Amino acid sequence: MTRIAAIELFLVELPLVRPFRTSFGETVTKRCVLVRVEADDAEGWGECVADDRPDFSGEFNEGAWIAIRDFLAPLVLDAGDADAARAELALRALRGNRMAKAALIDAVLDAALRARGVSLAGWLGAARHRVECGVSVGIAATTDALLEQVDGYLADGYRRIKLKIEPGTDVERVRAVRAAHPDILLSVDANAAYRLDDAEVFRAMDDADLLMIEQPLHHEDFAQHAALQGQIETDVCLDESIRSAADATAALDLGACRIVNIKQGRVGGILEAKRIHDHCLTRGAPVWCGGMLETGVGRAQNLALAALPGFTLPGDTSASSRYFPDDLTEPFEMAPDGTMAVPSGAGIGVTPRPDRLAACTSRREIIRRGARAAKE
Ligand code: OSB
Ligand code: MG
Repeated sequence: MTRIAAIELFLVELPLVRPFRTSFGETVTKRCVLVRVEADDAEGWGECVADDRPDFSGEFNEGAWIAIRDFLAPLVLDAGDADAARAELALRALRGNRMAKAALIDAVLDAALRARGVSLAGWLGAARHRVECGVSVGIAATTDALLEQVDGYLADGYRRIKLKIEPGTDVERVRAVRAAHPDILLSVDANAAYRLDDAEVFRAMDDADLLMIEQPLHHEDFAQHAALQGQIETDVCLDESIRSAADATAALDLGACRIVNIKQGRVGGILEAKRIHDHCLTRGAPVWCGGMLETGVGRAQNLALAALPGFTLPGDTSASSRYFPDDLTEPFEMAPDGTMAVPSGAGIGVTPRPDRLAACTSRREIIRRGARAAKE
């Protein structure tokens, strides 16, 4: 078993091709923490999906940096071996911080698989070499601007359009997009912007033939999601509410959703994401792979996961060009048929390009066993 020698953190920032607006805020520049695990005979990469502000979840970049440097990385270094299951177990000693933990666990797994020359997709049990891509469309300034963006993405080949919605413009915009494109796979994502009292809004969407309504209500409320699901035809899907396999089980048991958005970076890494997938597959609940505007590192991890058999709906696994003028890794490209290749190289199959990483990095720090973090 290969040993972990050091863990290196990078704070990176990349401009987006266009600002991405949701009901909770707007991202103009992508900023995140990357983790590089240095093992005896391989390196491994992970990406923390937290953003600058604790809005989508309670985690945020500066907090994740400190959590990893001062608490999480020392536990992984003490565990010693480049063994993701062992790292995950060691990290159970500490609560929460799932996005920070995911970056570490995924990086350890990547190092272990690279050392053995095994691809992440192969190791997970991928059922396919290409996955179907959808795109998540941010809240636009006007309905016309939205229609134009949707046209562009459909021309690119995307197989499912997801509209971010917020109170006030929701039903009008959903109807406008549906009227323009009667046959596309269409869904909406509210990012918890509504209350159960707003059920009328979602009943009004029932005739738009949506694939699903993602995270309509408060992220901590399964009971109200179950009540809403009882009042509408369209399937409810949960995203931010699902932090673990236990959450997914509870949500399905309670009827709080019928579909699960799996984001490995949100649930504490690929191992937990696989458990959610396995559970949902057993009970026949469809899952799909969400995204957090990841760089090529997180994208590679998501694509490997999305290749599993239970991922039966197109994911938010869009091409690099949909996010960044210049990604950190070689760009992920979507074929005109709306599919993308799952990386087949060892581990996640990609690494940040050194020159691009250097240009995007605003802070770096190396953590070694026993030593207090040494600033570079
Ligand atoms: O709720 O799915 C979400 C991006 C950032 C935070 C939350 C979400 C999203 C997206 C974009 O919808 C998904 C992607 O293309 O990566
Ligand atoms: Mg979502």
